[in-house]
Amino acid sequence: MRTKLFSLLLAGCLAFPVQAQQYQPSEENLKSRQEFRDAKFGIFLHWGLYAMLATGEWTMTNKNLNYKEYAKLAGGFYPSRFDAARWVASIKASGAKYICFTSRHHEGFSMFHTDYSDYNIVDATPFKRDVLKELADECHKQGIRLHLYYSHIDWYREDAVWGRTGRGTGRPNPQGDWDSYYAFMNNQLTELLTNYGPIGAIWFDGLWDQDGNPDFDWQLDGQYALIHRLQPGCLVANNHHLTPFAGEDIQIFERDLPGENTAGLSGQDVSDLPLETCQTMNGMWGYKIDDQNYKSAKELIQYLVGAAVKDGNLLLNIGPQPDGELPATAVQRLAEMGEWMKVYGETIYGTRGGCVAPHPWGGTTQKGDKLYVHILNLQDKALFLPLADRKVKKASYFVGGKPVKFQKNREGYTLLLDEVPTDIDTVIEMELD
Ligand code: JFZ
Repeated sequence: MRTKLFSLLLAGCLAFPVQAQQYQPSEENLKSRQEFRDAKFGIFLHWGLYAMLATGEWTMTNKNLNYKEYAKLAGGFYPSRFDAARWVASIKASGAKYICFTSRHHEGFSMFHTDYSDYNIVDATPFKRDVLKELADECHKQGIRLHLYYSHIDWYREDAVWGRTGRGTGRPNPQGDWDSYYAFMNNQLTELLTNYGPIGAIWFDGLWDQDGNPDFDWQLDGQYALIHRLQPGCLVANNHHLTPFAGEDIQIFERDLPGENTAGLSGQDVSDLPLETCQTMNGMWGYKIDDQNYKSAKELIQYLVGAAVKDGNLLLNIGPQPDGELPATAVQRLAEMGEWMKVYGETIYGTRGGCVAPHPWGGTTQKGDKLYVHILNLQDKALFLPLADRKVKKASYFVGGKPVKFQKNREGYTLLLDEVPTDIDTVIEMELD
Protein backbone atom coordinates (compact mmCIF):
# COMPACT_ATOMS: atom_id res chain seq x y z
CA MET A 1 0.00 0.00 0.00
CA ARG A 2 2.74 2.32 1.03
CA THR A 3 4.84 1.64 -2.05
CA LYS A 4 1.74 2.05 -4.20
CA LEU A 5 1.08 5.46 -2.66
CA PHE A 6 4.70 6.38 -3.11
CA SER A 7 4.77 5.41 -6.78
CA LEU A 8 1.50 7.26 -7.31
CA LEU A 9 3.03 10.37 -5.79
CA LEU A 10 6.13 9.89 -7.86
CA ALA A 11 4.11 9.48 -11.05
CA GLY A 12 2.26 12.67 -10.15
CA CYS A 13 5.53 14.55 -9.74
CA LEU A 14 6.81 13.32 -13.07
CA ALA A 15 3.64 14.20 -14.90
CA PHE A 16 3.61 17.70 -13.43
CA PRO A 17 7.13 18.93 -12.82
CA VAL A 18 7.16 20.96 -9.61
CA GLN A 19 8.00 24.25 -11.27
CA ALA A 20 5.44 23.82 -14.02
CA GLN A 21 2.68 23.08 -11.58
CA GLN A 22 3.55 26.14 -9.56
CA TYR A 23 3.91 28.64 -12.39
CA GLN A 24 1.92 31.73 -11.55
CA PRO A 25 2.71 34.62 -13.86
CA SER A 26 3.69 37.71 -11.88
CA GLU A 27 1.79 41.00 -12.06
CA GLU A 28 4.55 42.39 -14.22
CA ASN A 29 4.35 39.44 -16.54
CA LEU A 30 0.58 39.77 -16.91
CA LYS A 31 1.01 43.47 -17.70
CA SER A 32 3.63 42.62 -20.26
CA ARG A 33 1.26 40.09 -21.86
CA GLN A 34 -1.38 42.79 -22.30
CA GLU A 35 1.16 45.17 -23.82
CA PHE A 36 2.20 42.38 -26.14
CA ARG A 37 -1.41 41.83 -27.22
CA ASP A 38 -1.85 45.55 -27.78
CA ALA A 39 1.29 45.78 -29.94
CA LYS A 40 -0.06 43.47 -32.67
CA PHE A 41 2.91 43.83 -35.02
CA GLY A 42 6.60 42.98 -34.69
CA ILE A 43 9.55 42.49 -37.04
CA PHE A 44 11.67 39.35 -36.89
CA LEU A 45 15.34 39.62 -37.89
CA HIS A 46 17.31 36.50 -38.79
CA TRP A 47 20.94 37.48 -38.93
CA GLY A 48 24.06 35.40 -38.47
CA LEU A 49 27.12 34.12 -40.32
CA TYR A 50 24.73 32.33 -42.68
CA ALA A 51 23.92 35.71 -44.26
CA MET A 52 27.30 35.45 -46.01
CA LEU A 53 26.42 32.13 -47.64
CA ALA A 54 23.20 33.83 -48.75
CA THR A 55 21.13 30.64 -48.97
CA GLY A 56 19.19 30.87 -45.71
CA GLU A 57 19.93 29.99 -42.08
CA TRP A 58 19.85 26.21 -42.53
CA THR A 59 22.75 25.98 -45.01
CA MET A 60 25.17 24.52 -42.47
CA THR A 61 23.07 21.42 -41.93
CA ASN A 62 21.50 21.26 -45.39
CA LYS A 63 24.94 21.10 -47.01
CA ASN A 64 26.58 19.16 -44.17
CA LEU A 65 29.25 21.82 -43.77
CA ASN A 66 32.05 20.93 -41.39
CA TYR A 67 31.79 22.92 -38.16
CA LYS A 68 35.44 23.95 -38.15
CA GLU A 69 35.32 25.08 -41.77
CA TYR A 70 32.02 26.90 -41.21
CA ALA A 71 33.50 28.75 -38.24
CA LYS A 72 36.06 30.35 -40.56
CA LEU A 73 33.25 32.48 -41.96
CA ALA A 74 33.54 34.51 -38.77
CA GLY A 75 37.03 35.69 -39.72
CA GLY A 76 35.55 37.37 -42.80
CA PHE A 77 32.39 38.78 -41.25
CA TYR A 78 32.56 42.55 -41.51
CA PRO A 79 29.07 44.03 -42.03
CA SER A 80 30.44 47.47 -42.82
CA ARG A 81 27.04 49.04 -43.50
CA PHE A 82 25.42 47.93 -40.24
CA ASP A 83 23.69 50.87 -38.61
CA ALA A 84 21.34 50.00 -35.75
CA ALA A 85 19.76 53.46 -35.82
CA ARG A 86 18.74 53.00 -39.45
CA TRP A 87 17.42 49.49 -38.86
CA VAL A 88 15.27 50.66 -35.98
CA ALA A 89 14.04 53.73 -37.86
CA SER A 90 13.02 51.66 -40.93
CA ILE A 91 11.28 49.14 -38.71
CA LYS A 92 9.51 51.78 -36.63
CA ALA A 93 8.28 53.37 -39.85
CA SER A 94 6.26 50.20 -40.54
CA GLY A 95 4.24 50.66 -37.37
CA ALA A 96 5.82 47.59 -35.77
CA LYS A 97 6.06 47.83 -31.99
CA TYR A 98 8.77 45.28 -31.34
CA ILE A 99 11.79 43.62 -32.91
CA CYS A 100 12.77 39.98 -32.39
CA PHE A 101 16.46 39.43 -33.09
CA THR A 102 18.31 36.11 -33.47
CA SER A 103 20.88 36.29 -30.67
CA ARG A 104 22.10 32.81 -31.61
CA HIS A 105 20.59 30.59 -34.28
CA HIS A 106 21.10 26.86 -34.93
CA GLU A 107 24.53 27.52 -36.52
CA GLY A 108 25.70 28.27 -32.97
CA PHE A 109 27.29 31.67 -33.58
CA SER A 110 26.51 34.28 -30.91
CA MET A 111 25.59 37.65 -32.39
CA PHE A 112 26.46 39.27 -29.05
CA HIS A 113 29.48 39.45 -26.76
CA THR A 114 29.49 36.42 -24.52
CA ASP A 115 31.99 35.27 -21.92
CA TYR A 116 31.01 31.64 -22.42
CA SER A 117 32.31 31.09 -25.98
CA ASP A 118 34.79 32.87 -28.22
CA TYR A 119 32.55 32.03 -31.15
CA ASN A 120 30.82 35.40 -31.03
CA ILE A 121 30.65 38.57 -33.07
CA VAL A 122 33.06 40.55 -30.89
CA ASP A 123 35.79 37.95 -30.33
CA ALA A 124 35.69 36.01 -33.59
CA THR A 125 35.16 38.67 -36.28
CA PRO A 126 37.20 41.64 -37.51
CA PHE A 127 34.05 43.72 -36.96
CA LYS A 128 34.45 43.36 -33.19
CA ARG A 129 31.20 45.23 -32.46
CA ASP A 130 28.43 43.86 -30.26
CA VAL A 131 25.61 44.36 -32.75
CA LEU A 132 23.05 43.25 -30.18
CA LYS A 133 24.22 45.95 -27.78
CA GLU A 134 23.95 48.58 -30.51
CA LEU A 135 20.52 47.31 -31.48
CA ALA A 136 19.31 47.16 -27.88
CA ASP A 137 20.50 50.70 -27.15
CA GLU A 138 18.79 51.97 -30.29
CA CYS A 139 15.54 50.13 -29.50
CA HIS A 140 15.44 51.66 -26.06
CA LYS A 141 16.30 55.09 -27.46
CA GLN A 142 13.67 54.97 -30.20
CA GLY A 143 11.05 53.35 -27.96
CA ILE A 144 10.50 49.94 -29.49
CA ARG A 145 10.60 46.69 -27.54
CA LEU A 146 13.28 44.09 -28.09
CA HIS A 147 12.67 40.33 -28.07
CA LEU A 148 15.42 37.75 -28.43
CA TYR A 149 15.32 34.54 -30.42
CA TYR A 150 17.45 31.85 -28.76
CA SER A 151 18.08 28.44 -30.34
CA HIS A 152 17.94 25.26 -28.29
CA ILE A 153 19.84 23.59 -31.15
CA ASP A 154 23.53 24.13 -31.79
CA TRP A 155 25.22 22.58 -34.83
CA TYR A 156 28.66 23.85 -33.77
CA ARG A 157 29.13 22.94 -30.13
CA GLU A 158 30.53 19.55 -29.22
CA ASP A 159 28.49 19.41 -26.01
CA ALA A 160 25.15 19.95 -27.78
CA VAL A 161 23.18 16.71 -27.95
CA TRP A 162 22.43 15.68 -31.53
CA GLY A 163 18.86 15.74 -32.74
CA ARG A 164 17.51 15.14 -36.20
CA THR A 165 19.42 18.08 -37.73
CA GLY A 166 23.10 19.04 -37.71
CA ARG A 167 24.23 15.42 -37.89
CA GLY A 168 26.66 15.98 -40.73
CA THR A 169 28.70 18.88 -39.40
CA GLY A 170 31.62 16.68 -38.37
CA ARG A 171 31.31 16.92 -34.59
CA PRO A 172 32.73 13.89 -32.80
CA ASN A 173 30.16 13.00 -30.17
CA PRO A 174 26.42 12.50 -30.87
CA GLN A 175 25.70 12.15 -27.13
CA GLY A 176 27.18 15.58 -26.42
CA ASP A 177 27.28 16.62 -22.78
CA TRP A 178 23.86 17.85 -21.77
CA ASP A 179 24.86 19.25 -18.36
CA SER A 180 27.60 21.33 -19.96
CA TYR A 181 25.34 22.55 -22.80
CA TYR A 182 22.45 23.34 -20.46
CA ALA A 183 24.75 25.38 -18.22
CA PHE A 184 26.09 27.18 -21.29
CA MET A 185 22.62 28.15 -22.46
CA ASN A 186 21.60 29.36 -19.02
CA ASN A 187 24.80 31.38 -18.70
CA GLN A 188 24.10 33.02 -22.05
CA LEU A 189 20.47 33.69 -21.14
CA THR A 190 21.71 35.33 -17.96
CA GLU A 191 23.97 37.58 -20.03
CA LEU A 192 21.15 38.42 -22.44
CA LEU A 193 18.82 39.33 -19.58
CA THR A 194 21.44 41.28 -17.66
CA ASN A 195 23.49 43.24 -20.18
CA TYR A 196 20.94 44.50 -22.71
CA GLY A 197 18.27 46.30 -20.68
CA PRO A 198 14.63 45.22 -20.61
CA ILE A 199 13.92 42.28 -22.92
CA GLY A 200 10.29 41.81 -23.97
CA ALA A 201 10.52 38.10 -24.70
CA ILE A 202 12.84 35.15 -25.08
CA TRP A 203 11.77 33.22 -28.18
CA PHE A 204 13.04 29.64 -28.03
CA ASP A 205 13.27 27.39 -31.03
CA GLY A 206 14.51 23.87 -31.72
CA LEU A 207 12.69 21.59 -29.28
CA TRP A 208 11.23 19.80 -32.31
CA ASP A 209 14.78 18.63 -33.14
CA GLN A 210 14.30 15.84 -30.57
CA ASP A 211 10.88 14.78 -31.84
CA GLY A 212 12.32 11.33 -32.57
CA ASN A 213 13.21 11.12 -28.89
CA PRO A 214 10.05 12.10 -27.00
CA ASP A 215 11.54 11.37 -23.56
CA PHE A 216 14.30 13.93 -24.03
CA ASP A 217 14.26 16.25 -21.02
CA TRP A 218 15.07 19.83 -22.01
CA GLN A 219 14.75 20.96 -18.39
CA LEU A 220 12.64 23.86 -19.51
CA ASP A 221 11.23 24.54 -16.05
CA GLY A 222 14.57 25.61 -14.68
CA GLN A 223 15.32 27.70 -17.75
CA TYR A 224 11.95 29.43 -17.73
CA ALA A 225 12.24 30.11 -14.00
CA LEU A 226 15.66 31.68 -14.56
CA ILE A 227 14.20 34.05 -17.15
CA HIS A 228 11.27 35.04 -14.96
CA ARG A 229 13.58 35.54 -12.01
CA LEU A 230 15.96 37.80 -13.95
CA GLN A 231 13.20 39.79 -15.69
CA PRO A 232 9.69 39.02 -14.44
CA GLY A 233 8.15 40.98 -17.31
CA CYS A 234 10.02 38.99 -19.95
CA LEU A 235 7.65 36.72 -21.85
CA VAL A 236 8.72 33.15 -22.48
CA ALA A 237 7.87 31.84 -25.93
CA ASN A 238 8.73 28.51 -27.50
CA ASN A 239 8.32 27.64 -31.17
CA HIS A 240 7.82 23.96 -30.42
CA HIS A 241 4.64 23.71 -32.52
CA LEU A 242 2.79 22.19 -29.53
CA THR A 243 0.15 23.43 -27.13
CA PRO A 244 1.97 25.74 -24.67
CA PHE A 245 3.72 24.25 -21.65
CA ALA A 246 3.50 25.67 -18.13
CA GLY A 247 5.92 28.57 -17.76
CA GLU A 248 5.28 29.90 -21.27
CA ASP A 249 3.59 33.26 -21.62
CA ILE A 250 2.65 33.40 -25.29
CA GLN A 251 1.82 30.86 -27.99
CA ILE A 252 3.63 30.86 -31.30
CA PHE A 253 2.53 29.72 -34.74
CA GLU A 254 4.92 29.36 -37.65
CA ARG A 255 3.93 30.33 -41.20
CA ASP A 256 0.21 30.06 -40.40
CA LEU A 257 -2.40 32.12 -38.60
CA PRO A 258 -3.75 30.61 -35.36
CA GLY A 259 -6.09 27.75 -36.17
CA GLU A 260 -4.84 27.35 -39.76
CA ASN A 261 -2.31 24.80 -40.92
CA THR A 262 -1.32 25.22 -44.55
CA ALA A 263 2.44 24.86 -43.91
CA GLY A 264 2.13 21.74 -41.72
CA LEU A 265 3.77 23.24 -38.62
CA SER A 266 0.64 24.44 -36.80
CA GLY A 267 -1.70 21.57 -35.95
CA GLN A 268 -1.75 22.45 -32.26
CA ASP A 269 -4.79 23.78 -30.38
CA VAL A 270 -5.11 27.51 -29.91
CA SER A 271 -4.67 28.42 -26.24
CA ASP A 272 -5.85 31.39 -24.15
CA LEU A 273 -2.35 32.87 -24.09
CA PRO A 274 -1.43 35.84 -26.28
CA LEU A 275 -0.86 34.53 -29.81
CA GLU A 276 1.84 35.29 -32.35
CA THR A 277 2.30 34.08 -35.93
CA CYS A 278 5.73 34.38 -37.52
CA GLN A 279 5.87 34.67 -41.27
CA THR A 280 8.48 35.45 -43.91
CA MET A 281 8.37 38.51 -46.15
CA ASN A 282 9.83 36.53 -49.05
CA GLY A 283 10.25 32.75 -48.66
CA MET A 284 13.23 32.40 -46.32
CA TRP A 285 14.15 33.55 -42.80
CA GLY A 286 17.87 34.17 -43.27
CA TYR A 287 19.13 36.24 -46.21
CA LYS A 288 18.74 34.36 -49.51
CA ILE A 289 20.31 36.07 -52.45
CA ASP A 290 18.05 34.65 -55.15
CA ASP A 291 14.78 34.96 -53.29
CA GLN A 292 13.08 38.07 -54.60
CA ASN A 293 9.68 36.49 -54.15
CA TYR A 294 8.43 39.17 -51.77
CA LYS A 295 4.82 39.21 -50.75
CA SER A 296 3.07 42.37 -51.94
CA ALA A 297 2.20 45.18 -49.53
CA LYS A 298 -1.44 44.17 -49.96
CA GLU A 299 -0.72 40.55 -48.99
CA LEU A 300 1.33 41.62 -45.99
CA ILE A 301 -1.27 44.09 -44.74
CA GLN A 302 -4.04 41.55 -45.20
CA TYR A 303 -1.94 39.00 -43.29
CA LEU A 304 -1.50 41.45 -40.44
CA VAL A 305 -5.24 42.13 -40.38
CA GLY A 306 -5.83 38.37 -40.63
CA ALA A 307 -3.75 37.88 -37.50
CA ALA A 308 -5.52 40.70 -35.64
CA VAL A 309 -9.02 39.36 -36.35
CA LYS A 310 -7.81 36.01 -35.01
CA ASP A 311 -6.69 37.81 -31.88
CA GLY A 312 -3.01 37.36 -32.68
CA ASN A 313 0.13 39.30 -33.50
CA LEU A 314 2.16 39.14 -36.68
CA LEU A 315 5.92 38.74 -36.37
CA LEU A 316 7.09 39.49 -39.90
CA ASN A 317 10.58 38.42 -40.88
CA ILE A 318 13.44 40.14 -42.70
CA GLY A 319 16.87 38.58 -43.35
CA PRO A 320 19.50 41.35 -43.22
CA GLN A 321 22.27 41.22 -45.83
CA PRO A 322 25.89 40.23 -45.09
CA ASP A 323 26.89 43.90 -45.47
CA GLY A 324 24.60 44.78 -42.56
CA GLU A 325 21.81 46.45 -44.52
CA LEU A 326 18.19 45.41 -44.66
CA PRO A 327 17.23 44.43 -48.24
CA ALA A 328 15.83 47.45 -50.09
CA THR A 329 12.59 45.68 -51.03
CA ALA A 330 12.00 44.82 -47.38
CA VAL A 331 12.52 48.45 -46.38
CA GLN A 332 10.04 49.50 -49.05
CA ARG A 333 7.44 47.02 -47.76
CA LEU A 334 7.96 48.34 -44.24
CA ALA A 335 7.25 51.87 -45.50
CA GLU A 336 4.12 50.75 -47.36
CA MET A 337 2.78 48.94 -44.30
CA GLY A 338 3.55 52.01 -42.20
CA GLU A 339 1.52 54.27 -44.51
CA TRP A 340 -1.44 51.96 -44.06
CA MET A 341 -0.96 51.68 -40.30
CA LYS A 342 -0.91 55.48 -39.99
CA VAL A 343 -4.49 55.54 -41.25
CA TYR A 344 -5.84 52.26 -39.89
CA GLY A 345 -3.69 51.71 -36.77
CA GLU A 346 -6.59 52.62 -34.49
CA THR A 347 -8.50 49.57 -35.79
CA ILE A 348 -5.54 47.26 -35.04
CA TYR A 349 -3.43 48.40 -32.05
CA GLY A 350 -4.92 47.71 -28.66
CA THR A 351 -7.80 45.70 -30.12
CA ARG A 352 -8.75 42.09 -29.52
CA GLY A 353 -10.35 39.61 -31.88
CA GLY A 354 -13.94 40.89 -32.32
CA CYS A 355 -17.26 39.27 -31.46
CA VAL A 356 -17.91 38.29 -35.07
CA ALA A 357 -15.61 35.36 -35.81
CA PRO A 358 -13.31 35.43 -38.87
CA HIS A 359 -14.97 34.53 -42.19
CA PRO A 360 -13.58 34.14 -45.71
CA TRP A 361 -14.54 37.80 -46.33
CA GLY A 362 -12.41 39.03 -43.38
CA GLY A 363 -13.20 39.49 -39.73
CA THR A 364 -13.53 41.88 -36.84
CA THR A 365 -11.42 43.57 -34.20
CA GLN A 366 -12.90 45.17 -31.12
CA LYS A 367 -12.12 47.77 -28.50
CA GLY A 368 -14.83 48.14 -25.88
CA ASP A 369 -18.14 48.76 -27.65
CA LYS A 370 -16.44 49.63 -30.92
CA LEU A 371 -16.42 46.84 -33.46
CA TYR A 372 -14.22 47.21 -36.54
CA VAL A 373 -15.36 45.12 -39.48
CA HIS A 374 -12.38 44.40 -41.75
CA ILE A 375 -13.56 43.50 -45.25
CA LEU A 376 -10.66 41.95 -47.15
CA ASN A 377 -12.40 40.00 -49.85
CA LEU A 378 -16.09 40.45 -50.66
CA GLN A 379 -17.76 40.25 -54.06
CA ASP A 380 -21.00 41.77 -52.81
CA LYS A 381 -22.49 45.02 -51.52
CA ALA A 382 -24.34 43.28 -48.69
CA LEU A 383 -22.54 41.77 -45.72
CA PHE A 384 -24.35 39.76 -43.07
CA LEU A 385 -22.96 39.86 -39.52
CA PRO A 386 -24.23 37.29 -37.01
CA LEU A 387 -24.80 39.77 -34.17
CA ALA A 388 -28.16 38.51 -32.96
CA ASP A 389 -27.59 39.25 -29.30
CA ARG A 390 -26.14 42.75 -29.77
CA LYS A 391 -27.72 46.08 -30.53
CA VAL A 392 -25.97 48.10 -33.22
CA LYS A 393 -26.26 51.84 -32.66
CA LYS A 394 -24.25 53.11 -35.59
CA ALA A 395 -22.20 51.97 -38.58
CA SER A 396 -19.92 54.10 -40.74
CA TYR A 397 -16.93 53.86 -43.04
CA PHE A 398 -13.83 54.15 -40.84
CA VAL A 399 -12.19 56.32 -43.50
CA GLY A 400 -14.33 59.36 -44.31
CA GLY A 401 -16.98 58.57 -41.68
CA LYS A 402 -19.85 58.20 -44.15
CA PRO A 403 -22.75 56.32 -42.51
CA VAL A 404 -23.40 52.76 -43.69
CA LYS A 405 -27.02 51.60 -43.91
CA PHE A 406 -27.85 48.40 -42.12
CA GLN A 407 -30.86 46.15 -41.70
CA LYS A 408 -31.70 44.17 -38.63
CA ASN A 409 -32.94 40.65 -39.06
CA ARG A 410 -33.49 37.73 -36.72
CA GLU A 411 -29.94 36.34 -36.87
CA GLY A 412 -28.10 39.64 -36.88
CA TYR A 413 -27.45 42.64 -39.06
CA THR A 414 -26.77 43.14 -42.76
CA LEU A 415 -24.54 46.01 -43.80
CA LEU A 416 -25.58 47.63 -47.08
CA LEU A 417 -22.43 49.07 -48.61
CA ASP A 418 -22.36 51.80 -51.28
CA GLU A 419 -20.32 49.60 -53.57
CA VAL A 420 -18.48 46.29 -53.76
CA PRO A 421 -15.32 46.85 -51.63
CA THR A 422 -12.04 47.01 -53.53
CA ASP A 423 -9.64 48.43 -50.92
CA ILE A 424 -6.92 46.33 -49.27
CA ASP A 425 -9.17 46.46 -46.23
CA THR A 426 -12.50 48.29 -46.16
CA VAL A 427 -13.11 49.00 -42.50
CA ILE A 428 -16.59 49.66 -41.15
CA GLU A 429 -16.72 51.03 -37.63
CA MET A 430 -19.74 49.94 -35.65
CA GLU A 431 -20.94 51.10 -32.29
CA LEU A 432 -22.51 48.37 -30.21
CA ASP A 433 -24.72 48.85 -27.23
C1 JFZ B 1 12.31 27.39 -37.18
C2 JFZ B 1 13.78 27.51 -37.53
O1 JFZ B 1 14.33 26.25 -37.77
C3 JFZ B 1 13.95 28.42 -38.72
O2 JFZ B 1 15.29 28.53 -39.08
C4 JFZ B 1 13.40 29.78 -38.35
O3 JFZ B 1 14.14 30.36 -37.30
C5 JFZ B 1 11.94 29.64 -37.96
C6 JFZ B 1 11.34 30.93 -37.46
O4 JFZ B 1 11.78 28.68 -36.93
O5 JFZ B 1 11.59 26.81 -38.23
C7 JFZ B 1 11.41 25.49 -38.33
C8 JFZ B 1 11.02 24.74 -37.26
C9 JFZ B 1 10.84 23.38 -37.41
C10 JFZ B 1 11.06 22.80 -38.61
C11 JFZ B 1 11.45 23.54 -39.68
C12 JFZ B 1 11.61 24.91 -39.53
N1 JFZ B 1 10.91 21.43 -38.75
O6 JFZ B 1 10.32 20.79 -37.86
O7 JFZ B 1 11.38 20.83 -39.75
